[in-house]
Amino acid sequence: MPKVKIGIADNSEFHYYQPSWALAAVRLLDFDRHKRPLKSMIPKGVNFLENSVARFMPEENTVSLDDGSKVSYDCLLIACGLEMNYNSVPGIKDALDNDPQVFTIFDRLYNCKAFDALNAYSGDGPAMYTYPMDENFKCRGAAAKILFLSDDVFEKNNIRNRRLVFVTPKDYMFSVPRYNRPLLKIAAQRNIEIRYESEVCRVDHRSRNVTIRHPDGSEEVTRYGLLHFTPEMRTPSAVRSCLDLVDKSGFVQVHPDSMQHVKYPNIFSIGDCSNLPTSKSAAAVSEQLYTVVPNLQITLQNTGEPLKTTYTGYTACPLLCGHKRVVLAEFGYGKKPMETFPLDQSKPSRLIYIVKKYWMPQLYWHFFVKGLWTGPAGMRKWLKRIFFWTRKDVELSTVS
Ligand code: UQ1
Repeated sequence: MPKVKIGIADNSEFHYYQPSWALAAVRLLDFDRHKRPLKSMIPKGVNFLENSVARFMPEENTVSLDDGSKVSYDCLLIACGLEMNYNSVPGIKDALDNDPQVFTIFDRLYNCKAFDALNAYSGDGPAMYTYPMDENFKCRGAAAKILFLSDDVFEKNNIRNRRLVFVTPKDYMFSVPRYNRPLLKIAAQRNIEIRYESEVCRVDHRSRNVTIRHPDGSEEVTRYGLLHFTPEMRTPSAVRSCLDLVDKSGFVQVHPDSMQHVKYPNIFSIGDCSNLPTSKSAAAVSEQLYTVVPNLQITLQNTGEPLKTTYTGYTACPLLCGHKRVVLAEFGYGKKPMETFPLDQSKPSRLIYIVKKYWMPQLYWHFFVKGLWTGPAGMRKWLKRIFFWTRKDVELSTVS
């Protein structure tokens, strides 16, 4: 294949290992250790444009950048992630900016408030944890992870009168029943209250009150002692304002198995900003690479070869459920479990906690960001062959 010129348009100064953010919030990992200057990560020969895309012009195969320059392309890969949308709940931005007891681990600016907030909690008023209505947000499991990690902190601090409340507009804690069940069991053991089909619709940090809307439309005002907020998220404005590129929710509209844009064959999208109907995570991106990289090559070579349609919606979420244990949720489209390890991953595991804490960051920095890790599909196949007798439970559970 002739040498391809590659340009990366991104104005970020740093790249963060976001899967560490839940553990970093409770200082089980160091936040700054998993941060690198983006410039230092760009491979030799790649043109780093140091600007983000300000406007997409897909009809002209051109984008304009923040500095006003225009760049044309043969092929475009959109992987620009998501931004927080704090507008959906009045008062929350003010509370995040001004109340030390309100934080969100999803935003690095407010993640650093977590540790002090958790340690300042004395049991005076419930510790509340929210889940948003719109499920397009990244790392959905993190909304539950921080609940269990917090309870460990309260337990360590011996806060006997603690009250933890998880408020969700859904009827589950995690959308896949196989992994929801163990989480609910742990929540029950820890006396965590779950308010189903309810949502936090207003926050007033001056009086430390949240308003919860119930399924029947009635509203209840409750005092909080601590509030972890999970914001709604949306694609950056350059993406969502280009209506030719996006679906009704503002996400880049691609075919779910090839990641090719539904309207523009030379555009692909992966990761959080795409409308791939699966839970957004780094693990999901790793398996998307397995399909999208050859598809970019096929499109650039223009040989008429059919595109690969191998992405099955794989995603993974190591659900930290307290006491240094992890339920490793791995599933594809239709919530079908796709577990890699030869053990029942729906059971909280210390071994997987060690994998999550020590092995995953290495995999990420040394292989994933260099394009050398394209997901665990091959590993799963081999482990399944070697340990075939241990996997019966997963095969049986694919329906629920
Ligand atoms: C993974 O590939 C990945 O991205 C690099 C993660 O994020 C850090 C993960 O948490 C997981 C679980 C995977 C999947 C890898 C294996 C070995 C199951």
